[in-house]
Amino acid sequence: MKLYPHLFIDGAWTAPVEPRYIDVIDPTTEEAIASVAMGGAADVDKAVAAARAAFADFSNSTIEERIRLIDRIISSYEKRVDKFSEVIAREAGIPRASRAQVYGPIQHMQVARDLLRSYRFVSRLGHAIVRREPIGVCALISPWNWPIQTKVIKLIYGLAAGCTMVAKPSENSPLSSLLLTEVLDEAGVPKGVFNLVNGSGREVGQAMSSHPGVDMVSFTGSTGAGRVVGATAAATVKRVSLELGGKSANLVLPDADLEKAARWNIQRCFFNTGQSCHAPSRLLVHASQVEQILPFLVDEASQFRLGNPLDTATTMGPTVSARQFETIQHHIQGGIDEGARLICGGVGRPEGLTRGYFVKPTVFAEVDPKMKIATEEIFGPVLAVIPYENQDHAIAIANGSIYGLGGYVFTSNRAQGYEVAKELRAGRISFNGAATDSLAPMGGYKQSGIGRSMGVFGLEEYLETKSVYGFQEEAETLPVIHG
Ligand code: TXE
Repeated sequence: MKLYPHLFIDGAWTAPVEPRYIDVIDPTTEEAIASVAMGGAADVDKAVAAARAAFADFSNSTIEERIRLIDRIISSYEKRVDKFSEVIAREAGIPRASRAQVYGPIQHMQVARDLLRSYRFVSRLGHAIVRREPIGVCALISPWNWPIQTKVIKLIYGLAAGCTMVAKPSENSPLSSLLLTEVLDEAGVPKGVFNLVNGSGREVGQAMSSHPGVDMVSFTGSTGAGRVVGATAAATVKRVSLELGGKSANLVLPDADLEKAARWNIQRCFFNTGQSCHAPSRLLVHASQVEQILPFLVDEASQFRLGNPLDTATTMGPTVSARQFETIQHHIQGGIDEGARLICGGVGRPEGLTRGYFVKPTVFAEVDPKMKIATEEIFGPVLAVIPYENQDHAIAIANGSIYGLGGYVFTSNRAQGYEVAKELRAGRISFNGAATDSLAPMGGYKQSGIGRSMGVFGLEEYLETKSVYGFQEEAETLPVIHG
């Protein structure tokens, strides 16, 4: 079993002040594959000090320098795509077949780099010069379900803005972040600009969110932990960017292509073993069409090949941990107990798999919107089919959630589809399964979060805004914001 004894602070691989180790468990074999040193509050202090010291120079780096830096990071990352894919298969059970997990980050880095070429950091409003300046030292806290992508989006927009940072991955998936740190080191990220402190949420995550030397926290994880991070950060009035849970609804209107909607929904919901915050985990179908749509759902759910994520034929791996496995089992049993109709799947491991945190792809029909399987984020391959009476009823069900991350609508009527998209209280809506764009903002309404990531909206999360007066002549030479 490999030992990883270091954090990365001030440009150097460094042992924690008080080293403690945790085992990284491979969710396919349930065996430990690595032992990783965890830091504590004293390490966060050191990392924040390094990031503060580096901020003076890095915040004044030129746009050209940052573009070249991102280019070098991309090249260094590309050399390791196979390694990334193997590491996240082993630490998080994500199938190697899932190209989005390893190639998606490259696209996000390219978008951030290209944005730097056109973004106006200095402009004019009235007779003021308006400057957008890097916010400072950022704490980046990320989860295990998209271990590299979530981390890359945070750090690349932070670097593009000219910020310095301290990052903490999830305890479940520290290995991919150690590899990513190697990439950044090789690419020549200046000393102190990026620091990695592995550790628990309760200790390291809290030390980061409360630290007076940190100006902003960007957090992706559960709504529960997000509330704690927000409350902690409030004491020092930090900016907080939160990307939290979801319970997204897919509204299938009666004139939709039912088979297409059903198959798409299963793929999108069960992809990544259902561990995606935008998963359409509530399928809203007109009451008269429920029986018609169910066979398509069952057939599509049966197409997944469950098994070892290192095997490229595998399309569904295990869930990440014993804890997640237990939570999902609890939800499935809860659905049965509450009287929902189990259409496929159920409790227990899938047939033929005797170990690993594998879950049966599960579909429930006759789900009441008040049942827990319809209100709580399950974060597993579990779909709730909810009948509705008319369009207003469907919109009311969709919006009747504490979450508001994603929304989906299927109809053959474009105008009607757009009207529904306007009514949904969620940050990202997709019509008839349209693909998303990494230039466009992503984030949540309601308890799904605060702020937006990706593209220009994502960049601006890492920028402060300053109005400068008395330079009218200079201001007049600048482009007007919103002009
Ligand atoms: O998340 P946590 P967990 C949801 C999903 C899942 C549930 C539990 O429903 O079933 O959360 O997963 C750090 N201060 N999502 O327990 O605890 C933690 O160390 C600072 C949705 O793994 O939120 C890790 O780095 N940091 C989500 C990160 O938060 C804290 C993705 C996520 O862990 C902290 C993941 C604290 N007090 C889970 N407590 C999404 N939006 O996609 C924890 N952390």
